[in-house]
Amino acid sequence: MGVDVKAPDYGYKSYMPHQDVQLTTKKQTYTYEFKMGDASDANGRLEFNMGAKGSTADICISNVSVKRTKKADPNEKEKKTVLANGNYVYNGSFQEGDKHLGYWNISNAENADVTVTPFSDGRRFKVTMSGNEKSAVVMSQEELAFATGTPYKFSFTATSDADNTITANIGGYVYTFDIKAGETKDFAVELPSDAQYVNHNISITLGMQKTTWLDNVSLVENALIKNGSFNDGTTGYTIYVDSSAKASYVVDSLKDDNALAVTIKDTGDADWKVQIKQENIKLEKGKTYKLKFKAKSSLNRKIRVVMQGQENRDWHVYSNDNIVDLTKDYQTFEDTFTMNEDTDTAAFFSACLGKIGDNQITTQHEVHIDDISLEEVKDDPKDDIKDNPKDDPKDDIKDNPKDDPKEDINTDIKNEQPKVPAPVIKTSESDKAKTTQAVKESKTAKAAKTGDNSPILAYVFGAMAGALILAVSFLKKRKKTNN
Ligand SMILES: [Ca+2]
Ligand SMILES: [Ca+2]
Repeated sequence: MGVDVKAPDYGYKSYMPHQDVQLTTKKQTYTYEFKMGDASDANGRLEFNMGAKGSTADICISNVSVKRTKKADPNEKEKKTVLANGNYVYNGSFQEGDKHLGYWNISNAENADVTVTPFSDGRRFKVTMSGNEKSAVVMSQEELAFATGTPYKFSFTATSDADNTITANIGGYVYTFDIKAGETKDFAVELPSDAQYVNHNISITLGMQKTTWLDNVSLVENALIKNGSFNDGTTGYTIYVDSSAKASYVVDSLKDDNALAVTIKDTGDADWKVQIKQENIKLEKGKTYKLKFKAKSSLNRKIRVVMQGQENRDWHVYSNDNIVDLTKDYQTFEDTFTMNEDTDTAAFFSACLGKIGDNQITTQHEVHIDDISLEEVKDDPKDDIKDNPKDDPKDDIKDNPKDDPKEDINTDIKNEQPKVPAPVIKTSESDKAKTTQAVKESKTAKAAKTGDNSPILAYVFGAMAGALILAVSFLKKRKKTNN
């Protein structure tokens, strides 16, 4: 019997290493300890997997419990990764750790009032300035897993009871966000895939006036299909192998550039019996999308790659029924389709590597798939203009009667969608300064020279294992995908 703790909402990622339990006819107690390295998950799942073990014997299970055993060592340095929920920022919703500030370094040199609000308030980071401080509170995280080559979206929600400016530094890219008294606002910026980060830290400098609340700090891949490069392993994907098929998989970084390599000994008797899925992809009615991927196979064969709805949408295939011929060399495949059905927020990507047509394959072969992407196709330039109204310079003047050039830099940035700064090119120090200056002058956003405005570690709050709230579902069969 297998025992697992998984994330149904996040591609069935394993929170606990898979445990093979050798059952005997004698009653025994089995205990496993694991560390919850991800963000808190209110919908984690404990699984007892009893199928496909070549036995029809009865199994009795009793006294099942999951308990928190200890808090994690606060001084433990871990290599950060992308969390199951797609966030590169740890504890972005202020739920975890000592005082709910796990993973955050807080620089609060002048003892401003810093706290996390109660559960009933949504646990928001709250800073109240007395008005006498000379430096703001800075919160930061270091050595996050974001990297050049992937586009990101950084976002957070803020509230303020005074006009304030919040500054965020993401790997050296500095953005400022203005918030007015009494406002609650969602802020977001996009970082392009060719951004050149000077470090892998983020820091947020909060306003100097009265009280600022912050929540939902998020840095996620800015793409409809996440981890299409497989640079983050199989994060975001579910790879399903039916018990009647035979297949195994690995992300190949030795012979390939991080591609998903699936070794298939038996495709089973339906296309979905070996299947790569990514779930919870929003497809909006009337929009046109381009699905793209590359694939190859050691044996010439067909695979089927589609975007479709879940069972409650009758497994409706929204894309074209994309059956493609693979050969031993990589080919890039594209499918452009329009979402004609009602918007589906839980559509999924599905690459079916099982039996296609009449061809059940029982010869061992290896299929590689990589560079999966789904992009909205915008072909009407008029729409683009409508979506991105140009800044009216008059507005800026109105907003800023005082002509402080510093403030101009801030306010020229649209709060909701500041333009992406030009990447800082790492060359000589003087060149770097020039780039910084050029960016400043373009009044989009400035790239910091060193990017290091991270604070001295005033104190490090302990990071604890995320709260284990596990919904126990006995013998609940994992839902298979059919179509
Ligand atoms: Ca929160
Ligand atoms: Ca890759």
